Amino acid sequence: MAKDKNGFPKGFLWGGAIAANQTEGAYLEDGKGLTTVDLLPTGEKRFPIMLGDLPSYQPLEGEFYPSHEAIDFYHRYKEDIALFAEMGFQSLRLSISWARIFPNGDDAEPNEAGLQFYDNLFDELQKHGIEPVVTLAHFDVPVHLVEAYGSWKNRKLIGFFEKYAKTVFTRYKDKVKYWLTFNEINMLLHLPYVGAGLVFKEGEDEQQVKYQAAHHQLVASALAVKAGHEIIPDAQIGCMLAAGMTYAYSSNPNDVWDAMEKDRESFFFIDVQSRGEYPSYAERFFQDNGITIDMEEGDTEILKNHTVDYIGFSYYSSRLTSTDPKVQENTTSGNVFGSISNPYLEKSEWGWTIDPKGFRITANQLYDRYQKPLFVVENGLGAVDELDSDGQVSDDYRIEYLRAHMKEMREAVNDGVDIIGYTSWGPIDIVSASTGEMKKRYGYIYVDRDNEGKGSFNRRKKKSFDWYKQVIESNGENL
Ligand code: BGP
Repeated sequence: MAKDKNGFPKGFLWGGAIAANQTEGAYLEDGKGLTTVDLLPTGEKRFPIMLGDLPSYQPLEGEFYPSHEAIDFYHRYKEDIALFAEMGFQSLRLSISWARIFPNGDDAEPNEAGLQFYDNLFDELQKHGIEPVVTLAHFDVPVHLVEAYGSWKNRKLIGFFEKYAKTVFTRYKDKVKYWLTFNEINMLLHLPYVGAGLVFKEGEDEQQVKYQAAHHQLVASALAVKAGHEIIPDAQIGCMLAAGMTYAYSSNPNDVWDAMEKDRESFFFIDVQSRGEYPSYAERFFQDNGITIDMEEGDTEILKNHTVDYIGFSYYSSRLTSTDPKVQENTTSGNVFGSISNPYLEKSEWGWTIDPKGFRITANQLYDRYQKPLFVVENGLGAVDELDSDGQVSDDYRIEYLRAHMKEMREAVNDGVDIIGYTSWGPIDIVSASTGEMKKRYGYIYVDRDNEGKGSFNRRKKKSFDWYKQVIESNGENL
């Protein structure tokens, strides 16, 4: 592919990434059904639920649920898209809320008002020349599917998801070319409620349940790829991995092996989605852990014949592992991958390791493994932003984080890695997925809204807004 002198290919898709549940709000408007995220409050109850301990299928009195209003993108998307356009966005990654289209997930007919909303949204993007990159499932499952079927534990979800995917492919076939199936599909192992709507019963073998649910998602993903290719001839359909290389803490071969196994835990999903079959190491892993995957005839063929066109991934941090119990005590907070602290690297206010070089390593690793185009669909710094006396946000720390990562991405491109685009996470402040907070901000645009749901929802540009604008304008030359 032709490259500019700075190393980024011509036509590289610069932009930002958001998700329905963290942005839209309007959680029951125009016929939308309740989703799993709508039952995730802020505060202490949030984490146990994310792990699969759900107290109720209805929101509880006295709890604050940030997804219910989020940042009101549902009503303000025109204003927000105009700001993205002003920064020069060439792409916007967003997700469709399954429950806007099929409120219960198993409805006979789709909800026209929900379909219309995304029609309007895509038209608005088209007006500004912004290419949509659409995730089918970003951490939200219609609650009815959890209550009535046990969510992805149940094979029936494959059919419901396939119907949903076909419905949106057919409706938006002239408006959307880039798709992603499941956001951070490996998150299912770490936050099973978030990744797959899993709620565990007393005494249930959680690992068995997770891998069976994973199989269902993998088949559903392949069937979505199949349908997408049939319905939209030039469609590009990708998978999406929460990526980040695992380093060994020491040169002790035990540490090195442990790091390899940790990476395989994540690669497992993409090996199936991209290579089209269960990796050779899976058999032993299943045996050692007493896991049996219930497959139906035809599953292996579906997986084999409908692999993804590109590899989407998020990158925030690298990970570090050790087999030494003493070293293990030093686990970083706020990290669902159970990484230990890296003595060479700084951390964000939420304990996430900051490792720009790890971004280059990860991109190289993924490209070596899959030899398919990569799309960086999430990267960014969650930080507390303070307004100064003029009401401005001087977020130099964010610029610094992004600049360092983009430089390493450019190195990766020059290493020969085929990267087709970069959408930074949360170009406008949105609700944090892990904590539900508003004060963990990623945006170039500030939103007046706090952790308790107070604020005017007004938008204002931060210092990073103009910086990102000139990054895009120069195709990454002026970082
Ligand atoms: C990824 C998710 C996003 C997102 C991001 C940042 O795991 O795909 O939805 O929110 O991480 O995480 P957080 O919002 O917890 O800071």
